[in-house]
Amino acid sequence: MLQQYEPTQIARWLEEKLLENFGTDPQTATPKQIYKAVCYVLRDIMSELWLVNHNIADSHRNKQVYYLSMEFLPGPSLKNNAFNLHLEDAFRQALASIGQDFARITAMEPDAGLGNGGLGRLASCYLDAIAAKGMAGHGMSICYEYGIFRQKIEDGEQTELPDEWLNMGDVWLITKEDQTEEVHFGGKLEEIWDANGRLRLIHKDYTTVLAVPRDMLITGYDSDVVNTLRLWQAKSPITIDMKLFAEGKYLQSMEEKHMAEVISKILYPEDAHTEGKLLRMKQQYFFIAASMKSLVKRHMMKYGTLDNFSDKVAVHINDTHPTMAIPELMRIFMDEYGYEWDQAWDIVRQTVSYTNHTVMPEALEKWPESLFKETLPRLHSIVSEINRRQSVDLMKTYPDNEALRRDMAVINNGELRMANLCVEASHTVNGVSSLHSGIIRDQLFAGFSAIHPEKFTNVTNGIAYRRWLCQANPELSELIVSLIGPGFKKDAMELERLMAFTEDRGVFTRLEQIKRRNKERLADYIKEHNNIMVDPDSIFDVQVKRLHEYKRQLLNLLHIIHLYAEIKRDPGADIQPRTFIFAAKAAAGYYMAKQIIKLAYHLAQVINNDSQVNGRIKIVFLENYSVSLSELIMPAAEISEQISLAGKEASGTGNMKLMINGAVTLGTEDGANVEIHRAVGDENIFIFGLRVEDVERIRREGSYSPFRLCQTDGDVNEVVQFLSQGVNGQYFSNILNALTTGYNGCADPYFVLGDFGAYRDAQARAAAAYRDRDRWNRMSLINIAKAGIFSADRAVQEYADRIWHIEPLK
Ligand code: 26Q
Repeated sequence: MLQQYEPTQIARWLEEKLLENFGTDPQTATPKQIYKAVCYVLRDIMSELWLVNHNIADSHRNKQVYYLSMEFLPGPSLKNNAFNLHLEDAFRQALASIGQDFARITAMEPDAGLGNGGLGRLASCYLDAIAAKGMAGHGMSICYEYGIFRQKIEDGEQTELPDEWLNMGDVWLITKEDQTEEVHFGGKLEEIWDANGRLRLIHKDYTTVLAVPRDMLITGYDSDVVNTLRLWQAKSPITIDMKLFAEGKYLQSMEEKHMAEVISKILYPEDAHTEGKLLRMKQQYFFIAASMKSLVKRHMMKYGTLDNFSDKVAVHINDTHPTMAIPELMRIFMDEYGYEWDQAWDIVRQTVSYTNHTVMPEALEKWPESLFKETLPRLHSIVSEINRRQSVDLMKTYPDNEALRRDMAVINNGELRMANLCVEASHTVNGVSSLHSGIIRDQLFAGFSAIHPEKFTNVTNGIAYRRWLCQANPELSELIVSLIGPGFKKDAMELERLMAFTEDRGVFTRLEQIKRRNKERLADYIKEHNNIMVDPDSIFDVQVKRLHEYKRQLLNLLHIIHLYAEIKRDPGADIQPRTFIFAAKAAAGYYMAKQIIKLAYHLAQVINNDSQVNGRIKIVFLENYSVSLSELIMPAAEISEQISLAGKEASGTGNMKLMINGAVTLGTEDGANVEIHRAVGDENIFIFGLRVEDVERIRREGSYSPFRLCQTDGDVNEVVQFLSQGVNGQYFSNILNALTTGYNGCADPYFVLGDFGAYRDAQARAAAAYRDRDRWNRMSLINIAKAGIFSADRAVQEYADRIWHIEPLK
């Protein structure tokens, strides 16, 4: 049982915090001071729980998992922590007693945006679920001073503004100076013979950067287990070079310090194509080296040996970004603890597991060998040895297949391939949906899975559904409680009991009323931020996710053009009013993505202001998509656009958040859509378009010709013609070229035009279904009822049972 506190007690603590930190009291404190004091009080309660179960974990000697990720996307924490510990009401009342409003205070919190999108948010959902399950599992990452940029759209152009989240967000961080670690870069290797006559490598003349842990405490629903997300901040060991200073070179005297601290300054805003950049490499090694040191140290303190390391520690690699953990652990075992290669390799292999999140070739990480060698000479020598041994093995397994051996090599053509290294060194490799796991097993890593089929598995993604259902959509949550009781808050599979109400019109009405109020709430936000009036009775059709060509926001836009053309042809047409809502950040350097945002903007200018349209279609592009914005959007959504080209979206998780809020998916057979389809059945989803096999066949046959499509399909021709005439005076020749003639010889690589007809038809089916209110509400209810399987609790349990082999603390 979680300890509960009286509101009067909390109010007293608030007063203490205000006095202690700001020398003020509730009457004179600023809202910011109140906000901080609230967070401090809650943080103290969390710290107490953390201390208790930290001791339990130590004395019970449980196995623990370390989830390594370059990205975590916690978003706001205050409400979440209060909710998890059942303290919302107590805080609300305590604040009311000093004349403050809890909702207003929670709204002040900035998002901790230490991630780009799906992968980072997944990491945070999993930490939440691990704590909820009462397991010991910790996140490790970088304390970026600037998180994902704030997006502004001005005249259709995205501009990026710095996200200075620490100003207000640092209230959750506990700095543990005493656990600072040293990280070494550059330098050279020297061979020496040690006293036992063994050849040893000594790393010399390196540069040191300090890594200071700033821990964020992680709560889980109804759980007294509090874990940590350890975020490393880079600090220079030198302050000012007094020699340079004495020479009057003031600026230079501080340069080295700045160069060291730049490592944790900023999150890379790219979430796909990678260029082997030195700073990114340093970021990776920085957080890996610090994490591995602290973890080995902790293990040695507890057990006095590393022989049992893999029995007590699971290290999970979230995509390839933390791959350096593999050679770094080898280095520690051999160079610092005297293990032989084979022993060290066995331990590492039994410790490390890897999740792949993408099959896009441009997103698979590769490092130029020369850069790697120069920056991390010792790691390079270890990776070279892994590669050498691998090639010996491969020669035996695939003597006659040089192409395959080359494909699988850890080092090839002057490049280190991190995915191959991960597969080579991990005991388990998984994809994030059943379709995606099949693709990585049978295509991307086919050579590996032929040798070690047992290594490959699937864990379909899941979401921290309490955030998007119970917290973000309290009315829906209460309706569900009134129908099936509160059990679903701990066991998402209980949502299935809603299937008893699929013919209950009373329930339909209540569902519809709640959706309507959530739509009004979003409409207010849209009015305030975009100055657009949208009709809460129109369909709210939502596509919110990172901007990527493969996700095909462009297909959505082309269909809107098609609807617009229909209205222009027949202004009196009886069409179902629609509000198309987009939100998406584009990587700063991704030209095509920015063009697509620009197209959305100008299309909105034309359509929203055309009196002939008369409000029947509205386009809204919401700026600065973030966790907190998603909490506003998901409850108001009715159609969930999941329209990536089949085979490209590894899983998707927005699809799950929308589903559990009663939106109906309109999507391709891609990623987790396939499993959503299976769960709800044909009747309760709108599936369209090419399947993976179709895409493969068409590619093999080389038969795809978007140019021919333009000539044969009138609707395709119409939208392409429309585009070519310019939109709101803007021309989108690069988009047109990509669609029809193509860059580097491949026209329309994501089959936008190829799927257009099927998409248009699916949209028409959805619009027709929406008109039948009973039918639509039933679909919506069934989507909620079947969403339980997509809970992070389930996903984490699968990781715990099948990959990490960890159990709850008690
Ligand atoms: C790599 C190197 C250099 C710079 C940036 C990157 C980089 C950063 C982030 C590469 C990829 C990412 C993020 C990928 C991502 O978010 N993938 C998504 O992961 C989700 C969780 O599994 C899936 O649901 C999505 O389908 C997948 O796109």
